[in-house]
Amino acid sequence: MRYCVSDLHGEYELFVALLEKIGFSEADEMYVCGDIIDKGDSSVRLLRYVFERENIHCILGNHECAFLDYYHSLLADSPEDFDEVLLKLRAYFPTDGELLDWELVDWLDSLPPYIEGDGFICVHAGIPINPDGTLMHPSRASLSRLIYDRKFKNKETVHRSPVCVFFGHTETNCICGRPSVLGYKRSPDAASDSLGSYYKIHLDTGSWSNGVLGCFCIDECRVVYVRREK
Ligand SMILES: [Mn+2]
Repeated sequence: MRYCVSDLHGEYELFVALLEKIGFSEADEMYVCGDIIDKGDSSVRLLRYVFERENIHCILGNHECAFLDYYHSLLADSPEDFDEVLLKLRAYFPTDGELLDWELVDWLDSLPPYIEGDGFICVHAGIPINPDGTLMHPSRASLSRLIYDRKFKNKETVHRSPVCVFFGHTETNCICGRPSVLGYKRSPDAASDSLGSYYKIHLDTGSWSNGVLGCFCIDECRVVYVRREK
């Protein structure tokens, strides 16, 4: 099975609980639509976990990009002193920064801003829409638009390309008043169990602030939630 989540924000335990709940195995694939780090206590632990699994595919969110901007500014300031750069990068994560190493930094620095799959595209915040209603190809959009787009989440933003866009960035709570995964169908009577029925799926349930992490099963078009134990 293929699954998609977004905005894990350092919630290592919640993510592992989700993988257990869905019975995630080496035969499955997981797509993570950015913002793995910051807010929660276990950013680097979570980074290491997803880095070590070949069937978990990650893209950049604005939080990864902010970290990488900081990294590149440190490199520009002291290009010779890698030990000093790594110390400063570790301090970026006050709770578990000691787990950060160059392997993880280089991996983060290599993440793509989007992934195209069979019938879907994963992006952090959104993709611009052409005047004819089709999606701009994400390779033609600016990185800042892909990771910060403000309009894509809106109900009025509809596209007619034959792909489903998975995205996060804004908590769905802000749209519908509850931490739910929001699937937008091309027509009200389209089959709920077919990916082709959906033109976008908003995944950010606000795992860090609401303690709810939702995941979309791409092959069965169903949503699975886990909740943080109080
Ligand atoms: Mn974000």
